[in-house]
Amino acid sequence: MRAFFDPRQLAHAPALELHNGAFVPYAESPARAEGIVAALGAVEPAVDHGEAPLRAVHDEAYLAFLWSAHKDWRAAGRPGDAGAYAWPVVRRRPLDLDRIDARLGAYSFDASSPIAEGTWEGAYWSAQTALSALDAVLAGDRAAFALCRPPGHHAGADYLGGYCYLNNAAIAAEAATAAGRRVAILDIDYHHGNGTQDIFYARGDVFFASIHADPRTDYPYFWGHADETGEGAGEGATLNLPLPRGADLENYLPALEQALETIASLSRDLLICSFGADTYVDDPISHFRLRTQDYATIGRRIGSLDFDTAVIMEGGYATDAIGVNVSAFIHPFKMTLY
Ligand code: SP5
Ligand code: ZN
Repeated sequence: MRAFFDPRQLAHAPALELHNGAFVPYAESPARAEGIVAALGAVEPAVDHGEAPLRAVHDEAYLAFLWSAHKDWRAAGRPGDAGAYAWPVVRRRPLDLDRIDARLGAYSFDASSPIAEGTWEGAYWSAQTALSALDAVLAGDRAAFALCRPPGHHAGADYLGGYCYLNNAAIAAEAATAAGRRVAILDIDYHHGNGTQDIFYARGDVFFASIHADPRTDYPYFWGHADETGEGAGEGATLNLPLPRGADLENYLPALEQALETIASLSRDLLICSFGADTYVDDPISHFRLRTQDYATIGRRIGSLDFDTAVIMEGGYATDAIGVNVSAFIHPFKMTLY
């Protein structure tokens, strides 16, 4: 099974994030990717597909903002990483504001995703890594792994958040759809993939299922509730399966079976799996109780769908264990899908 990672993704390295009113080291660190690379052994760099597949998902103005935001922050005389602190929630309306502080708020939904000097470069190559893994699948491999970092599933068409800037899974899903494939996305990060859901919410052609911590207790709070099922042409093409904090494999498997049965019942032939290892028992910011061997069980169940599959890396913050957890998850795809 081919695995893709581009070293240019490491250019994204914010220093700090705001947590409980204090600045702490950024959880979505380059060391995460280095831990996975060390466990995988060989990885291939990304092939550059250019900006067109990014524009197929993200708004032009948002991409322009993301490309220049850190330079604009510096030009305004500001130190460190650029970060939003004011949001247009009250009587929001389209305003064309020049000030970087205002545009940071207009293009984000939280304060936990700073824009550092190398953020555009890292996010760009993270998306290219997803597209490169998709290429392997479109060329006939039954499965491929994209070590995307920064992750993507919280980012929408015109906003960042949750350590995510470009939605790697959505970019791959859109590219696969354009190539004539019928795509289902299964998101098994601890957190709801609100950006991916939002991008496809009114579309019936890309099915989105997510198993995640109940947003009544966990980030991102406002999306991922069970009654969100899609709208318009997308009604019924979104499936949210929230689980309570503390869920272990026994609690997890029935939701996984429900998601897989639903996906198997649709006429789909390509799976994009947004995989987060933040469901791990020792994850420092999350509250499920999956163990390393459980990832092999989950990978085997997903592999039993026997779909062509691109696995896209999302979260996972237990840096010491992330390599073995990713390896355990993707091992069954190597074994059963060739
Ligand atoms: C892709 C992904 O898993 N994003 C998760 C975003 C969660 N952000 C909200 C939680 C912020 C907690 N910060 C804790 C830092 C402790 N070092
Ligand atoms: Zn997560």
